[in-house]
Amino acid sequence: MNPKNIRNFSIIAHIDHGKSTLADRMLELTHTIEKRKMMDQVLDNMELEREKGITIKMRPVRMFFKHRNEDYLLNLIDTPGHIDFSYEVSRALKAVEGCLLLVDATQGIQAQTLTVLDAAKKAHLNIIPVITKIDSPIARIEDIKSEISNVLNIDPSEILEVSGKTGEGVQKLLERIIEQIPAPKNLLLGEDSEKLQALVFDFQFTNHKGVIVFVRVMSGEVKKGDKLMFSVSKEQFEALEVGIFAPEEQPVDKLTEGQIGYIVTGIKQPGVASVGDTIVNIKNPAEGLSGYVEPKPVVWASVFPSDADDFKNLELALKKLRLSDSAFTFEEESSGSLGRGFRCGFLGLLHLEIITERLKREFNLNLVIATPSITYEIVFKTGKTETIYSPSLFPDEHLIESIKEPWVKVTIICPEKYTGAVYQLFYDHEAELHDSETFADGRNSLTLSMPLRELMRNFFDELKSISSGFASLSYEFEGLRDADVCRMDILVADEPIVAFASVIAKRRVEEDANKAVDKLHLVLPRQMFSTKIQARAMGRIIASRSISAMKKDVTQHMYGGDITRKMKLREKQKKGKKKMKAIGSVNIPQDVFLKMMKRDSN
Ligand SMILES: Nc1nc2c(ncn2[C@@H]2O[C@H](COP(=O)(O)OP(=O)(O)OP(=O)(O)O)[C@@H](O)[C@H]2O)c(=O)[nH]1
Ligand SMILES: [Mg+2]
Repeated sequence: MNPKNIRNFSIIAHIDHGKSTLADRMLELTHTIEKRKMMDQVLDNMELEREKGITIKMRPVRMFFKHRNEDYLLNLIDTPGHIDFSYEVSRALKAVEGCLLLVDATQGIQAQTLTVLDAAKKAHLNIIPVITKIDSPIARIEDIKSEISNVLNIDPSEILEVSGKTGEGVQKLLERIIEQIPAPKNLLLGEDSEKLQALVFDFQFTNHKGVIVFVRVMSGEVKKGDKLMFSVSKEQFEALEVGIFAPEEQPVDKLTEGQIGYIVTGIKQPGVASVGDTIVNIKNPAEGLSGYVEPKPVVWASVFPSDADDFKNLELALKKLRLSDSAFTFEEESSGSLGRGFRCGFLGLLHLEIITERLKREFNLNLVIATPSITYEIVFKTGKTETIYSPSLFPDEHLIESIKEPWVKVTIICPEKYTGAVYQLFYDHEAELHDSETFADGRNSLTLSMPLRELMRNFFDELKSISSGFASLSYEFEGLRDADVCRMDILVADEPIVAFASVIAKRRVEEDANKAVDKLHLVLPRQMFSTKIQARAMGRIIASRSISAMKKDVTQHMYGGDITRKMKLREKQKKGKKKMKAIGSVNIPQDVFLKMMKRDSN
């Protein structure tokens, strides 16, 4: 296909604004998917995506469309809206020339709308503003059009109206895409313009085919059997298959300039393919393209196999997951009492939940997951500086000279009537308000700074709940600032449990200690002996509770009979209990770790 008849675009929006549903209508209208195979949000095919009703991974799909008697090839990339997956969005945007900025007519511009718009502008993309869900009885079409026209500095008449539910306006939108979004351009000059340059924007792994890279061909072409090379990692391979997304993988003879598709590399070892690398032809290699900014993990959590024998299996599982999710990182780590495990970095708490869920489901692993934490930069009295990723490694007070922690810049959009309550939240979470603006419909857009630690301390859930779900939030890193924090250990039967250690604000030591002890008291099963649960911070015990012993009388099964034998047995039981207490062998089942890891839903 001649590049001038190709259009590559992405759909970007705040979470739940209807991206995947709009994609459904486009797939139908272009006859890409047969009617009988159609279902809601057909591109969300991962089990967890369907269960949670959200998009987690970006999905490219190819469509054909006729306009003014010419055939066009359209490549659409559906992106996730949740902030934890914005790295997916940034990668998708590198593979396209334009994007649809979708705004829900019942919700208006939300915090993440502004973030994705910013990303699209930075990528110099052509932006088509679209308002969707116009079928809804609570749609506020005119209001929201004026909001969008203000933000984008355009005339309201340029904003398209569609419904992903009824399909209204979708035909017109496809026509607009062809007219407005530029055809792919080859940036190489002269003879070079024939050379293969394929940008890797995502990849997948299957046991059978190895690494499958998702590429955007910037110039040249690639076909089965070609001898290829990764420009950065220098790894060479043969293209075992090339194909397009229809939306399932469908082999084709070749991928040509401007197209989006996949290449099966057969590479089985991890770490070779990386997102942002360029694939070139060995015979006549072109220059590599500039890559992506590496994603920066936001939260860290140590993950250990419940059964030490599963260490190798866990390692293999992490490596495989990493081959389909380039945004998470892991590194081996060894912790005295929990044995060997991995320190993993995630882009947020939802990302962490998704990965741990996949480890359990897809790899059948029983895991111990430590309390998630952000990083702290610590200057020791000795002058040494260290970044601490795991609360259990957070040093004792007397060794520390100073501590720095990451701060984030947060944007919140919320209806005016909740603004007062939102300000109260700022106070509880150490936030500093910088700026506030008012939209035409009376909603406020607030800009503030706060410690990342406080953002992770349930801020978003609290914001949602005090605003009856109407407030939205987005954030980005700002820099490091001094922190007034300390480590809190949780002791069970006088023994600190490494996985339960956390780093907390000193000003909330009492509150957090009591909360942690109460929570564990609730979820820890009774033991054979009475068990003390304590929280210790800054060198003293701050909170304490006991769980009474399981009342199990070893003489229960004996009817009548010899009293001395009964007494003997009871004596033995007492001794046994004493012994267990001494070595502190408390039985903590896996679900207790998971329950402790999950945020409180208060
Ligand atoms: N009434 C109405 N509802 C819609 C429309 N489009 C989507 N929805 C509903 O909005 C919800 C979210 O739709 P999705 O298409 O999953 O939204 P999304 O933007 O892909 O969500 P993420 O990918 O998770 O960010 C679903 O319940 C849809 O049924 C529309 O045009 N009209
Ligand atoms: Mg979606």
